[in-house]
Amino acid sequence: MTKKPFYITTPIYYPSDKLHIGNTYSTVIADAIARYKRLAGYDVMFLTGTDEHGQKIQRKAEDKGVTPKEYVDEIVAGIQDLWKVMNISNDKFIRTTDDYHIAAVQKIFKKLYDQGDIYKGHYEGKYCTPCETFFTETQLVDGKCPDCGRDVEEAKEEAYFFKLSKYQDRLLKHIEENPGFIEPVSRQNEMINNFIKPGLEDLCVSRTTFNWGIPVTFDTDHVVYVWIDALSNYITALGYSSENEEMLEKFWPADVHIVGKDIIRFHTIIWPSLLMALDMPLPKKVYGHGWLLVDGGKMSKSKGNVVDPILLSEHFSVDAVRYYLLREVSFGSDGQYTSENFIKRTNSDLANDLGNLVSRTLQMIVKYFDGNISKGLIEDEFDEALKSFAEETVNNVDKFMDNLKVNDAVESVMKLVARANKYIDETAPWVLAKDEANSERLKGVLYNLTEAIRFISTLISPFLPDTAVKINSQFKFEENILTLDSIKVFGDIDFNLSIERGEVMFPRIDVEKKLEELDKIREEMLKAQGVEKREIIPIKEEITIDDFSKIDLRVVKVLECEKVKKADKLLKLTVELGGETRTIVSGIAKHYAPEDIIGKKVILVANLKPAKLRGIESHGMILAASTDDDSILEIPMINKDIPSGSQVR
Ligand code: ME8
Repeated sequence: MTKKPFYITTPIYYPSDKLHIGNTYSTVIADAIARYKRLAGYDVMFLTGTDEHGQKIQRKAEDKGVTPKEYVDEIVAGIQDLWKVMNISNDKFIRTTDDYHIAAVQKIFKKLYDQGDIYKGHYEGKYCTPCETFFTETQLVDGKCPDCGRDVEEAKEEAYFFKLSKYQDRLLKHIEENPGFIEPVSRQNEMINNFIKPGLEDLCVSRTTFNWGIPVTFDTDHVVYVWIDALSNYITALGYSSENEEMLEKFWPADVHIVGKDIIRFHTIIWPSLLMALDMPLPKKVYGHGWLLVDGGKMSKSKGNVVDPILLSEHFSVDAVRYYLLREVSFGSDGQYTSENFIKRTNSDLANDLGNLVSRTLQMIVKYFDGNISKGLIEDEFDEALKSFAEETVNNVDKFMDNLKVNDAVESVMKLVARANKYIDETAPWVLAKDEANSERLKGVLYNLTEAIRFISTLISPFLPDTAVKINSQFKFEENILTLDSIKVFGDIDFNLSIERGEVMFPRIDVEKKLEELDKIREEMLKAQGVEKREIIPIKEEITIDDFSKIDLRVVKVLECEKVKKADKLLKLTVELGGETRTIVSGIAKHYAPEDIIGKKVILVANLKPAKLRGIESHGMILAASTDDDSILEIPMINKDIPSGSQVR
């Protein structure tokens, strides 16, 4: 019988050398689904990869003094290693710098141009010259470049456009007629109401301001817009427009694209429109998952709250990390990472519940039957209850996985673990062991426990593959009794096993000690990334709003500025405060030349008692931020049109 194909993808990742536990979620969840489908007998194609073009990469490579390709090669190797560590079972890894991908994207672009879906026009927007980047009005921060904070100017450049607007009605119809196309439903409504119904504009799909991208074959000043390049990976990986399209025929359309909620728009608006233009069927489902947040916010290096999955795996186990991710982020919503919670889950669910069930069962089989287990006397309601619970669990897990409710599926398996532990208490094997006459019954109880563990190990294998392998090797379960088909009926197999006790799977953790260790890990990591944890000067005693309102902060404009003779740290400033002028002496000469601040608006503590410095009376103090040793100092400046004399509150 030929197996049914199942095609699942993750987003292709931007090359980043600091993927954190949250980033890995898209891939871990896709891996769990891919493994489950294999277990269920599908012919699975699981794709992941890297999205390597674009201006940011080009710039980073320039900063490092290497070519963009050299730059990405090193990072991509690190990402591939990370997926190995995390036990990701992808069947293919695509890089957008692979030749076959580049050739296919070029063909896609040309085809769309030839058929009139891509046309040449002008891109108009706000341009930041130093950054060589166009921004839309909404991307600007206070009217300035969001990257460098400098002024932007109106600019216009030649560019190619994709007729996204042409596909608006078809797209809307498709989404409305296929309720499972975008999941969860909340995201579907967001796409329809916030983006599609207000009207889609044609999309600018080429750039000329940098060259680290796929060149447009018929106009080589242009490179293809990164999202067109990136999204195409889902079909180029299957050989689209190559000599051999067998894989494409077999696996396209994709069964599901797993993506984070931040990129669902690209996958449910641009991608389907592009596919319609290519006359290709649309993916069956785009699933936008929630995020794993740390301390309530998105993880980011700058916040110093990154949690490194490799370090966590080394200190705990890969399965502990996978378990946490799969369990903590529920269908479509966000999850929270805290070290305390991570340790708690590892301890209670894995070490206590699952670890104990396995080790107690093994221990009893060794102690009472020399490690041999076969069917004994199965007779009472406890047996029946365990049997039906186990069989129901198989059905529940299947339903949850069909609906991509991975966290619910994991929870179901853990409920079976709890049920089996309860069965031990109900049947009290240690009491049975006291009387030789109960030997057959004792055997029956241990058989049932072994059977429950076989169910658990099979069901947990997509989520915790290492754990399943360890269980199976200790019980000597053969592969043929570890498929979904083989766990339809509980108690059907007459084991003749001779088991061995191996290592403890999840040793219990000393929470306090581990928390300290985790703190250390975090420090090491930040240090490795050049973010040192440092002692800051303690925050001063609390004040009330009334106390604060005594300090009168004002915007002042610097009219004149000169060095103070024989004082290499001091500048003398003449500032204007609502029509009046004042003299201020400020210790900023090492960091600012007079011409740097003349004409600028700064913040003054206006009601500070005057003080004499080098014989000059200073009427107030200018605010500045600095490092503790004063080696770096910056004066906050007011760039908007706020007149001098205005209050700062
Ligand atoms: O977006 N929790 O790549 P990427 C959960 N190259 N998921 C998270 C997360 C978090 N804290 N942080 C990031 C890109 N992610 C594009 C994709 S596809 C044609 C191109 C997820 O490296 C994020 O939502 O920025 C995305 O699904 C994945 O990590 C890769 O993000």
